[in-house]
Amino acid sequence: MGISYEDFLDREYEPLASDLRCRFSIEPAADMSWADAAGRVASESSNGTWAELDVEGSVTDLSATAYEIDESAGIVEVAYPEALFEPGSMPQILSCIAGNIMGMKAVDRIRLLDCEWPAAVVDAFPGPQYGSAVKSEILDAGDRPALATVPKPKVGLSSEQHAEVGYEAWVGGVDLLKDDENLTDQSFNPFEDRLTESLAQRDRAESETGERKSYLLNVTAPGGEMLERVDLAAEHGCEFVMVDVVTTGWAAVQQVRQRCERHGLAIHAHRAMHAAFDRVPSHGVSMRVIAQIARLCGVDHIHTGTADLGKLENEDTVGINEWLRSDRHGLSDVLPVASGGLHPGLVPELLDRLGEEIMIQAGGGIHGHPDGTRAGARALRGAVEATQDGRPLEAASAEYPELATAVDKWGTA
Ligand code: CAP
Ligand code: MG
Repeated sequence: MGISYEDFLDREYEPLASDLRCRFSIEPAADMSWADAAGRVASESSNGTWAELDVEGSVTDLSATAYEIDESAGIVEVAYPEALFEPGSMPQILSCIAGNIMGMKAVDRIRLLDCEWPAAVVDAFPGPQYGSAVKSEILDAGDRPALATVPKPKVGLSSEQHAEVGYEAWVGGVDLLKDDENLTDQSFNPFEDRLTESLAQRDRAESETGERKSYLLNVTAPGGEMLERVDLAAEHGCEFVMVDVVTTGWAAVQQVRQRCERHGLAIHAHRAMHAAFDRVPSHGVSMRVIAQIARLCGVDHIHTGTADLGKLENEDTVGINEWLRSDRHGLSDVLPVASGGLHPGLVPELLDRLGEEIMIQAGGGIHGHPDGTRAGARALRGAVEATQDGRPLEAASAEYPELATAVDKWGTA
């Protein structure tokens, strides 16, 4: 029997419950019909190639099928048989569904927009250990958003200075100190010194405030070094580690997830470089899919943007956050993190757009406060408390003078 590109197209096909279904937007190349382009997408992302092949037996059981073409919407849907995938290997899945097809000449543009993950695939992944439960199981955030800050300047502070900024922010009212993504283990701020000094300040802040405080320690590193950093974090009493999931890669995230389970550590996912995949709307891999991958691999929080209130371009923060909370074959949810250019004056609008089951992360919006980090943290906490009490920020200025100063400086949404 021969298989060629046309054999991967069947508009009558009804996907099985066990199929992984992927929704692509495509722009066929000038010399390609929609049917030709769709068949090529399904073929090259499963087991076909440009030449017609003679095959025997059950080889075609592993072929994907393009079953839906909507030319006016520019959409093609492809179903992949579950047996095509190695159970629990995110790199292998992505080498199929987001692999060579991204550079195929048959399409000028192709974007993986969304996936419908069947139980047959999901069951081999661990999912998050805690998800949004970190707010009550690890932190004291209860029914308010968890609050985090990242010291600025992002690199250059010594370990001692970094930990001191953490202390000021913790006593001012944030729950979490977070390392910035390009701070790992540099000579001016070595990993282990930062870890021990930050946790010492954390303990001090906890005993002064009577609140639980924690640290999102960036363990991102090459290979086995990252696992050693996870072990060190656990040994010294961290409850979380932070991993920059796109730059480090999904195999590494999966490895960290395994190691974190041993220690009961939660994972904070930063997403630097995601925009290389998702910023151009007609090409690449959507943030929605990146967030899905992260949830399957087992991160507890992930940055999903600010619903356009902040400094960075965002793709559908609301829809992505909904997906992260939705029931998916028993996976724990993921706590979405709003970050990037946030400040206290944006809080009412942010909570209105995203709800309260989020983490709010502010760097410049805390440390750039005219009266310093502690005042900035108070202002952020005040903005959240006032908003949850149903008071406009202006009406809360007597109770939270630092908030009034922040609003004077940066305004509101
Ligand atoms: C925020 C941040 C985060 C971005 C990442 C930064 O700082 O630390 O890395 O939020 O973007 O360096 O920009 P500011 P995203 O609070 O000072 O802006 O959350 O969209 O992934
Ligand atoms: Mg950052």
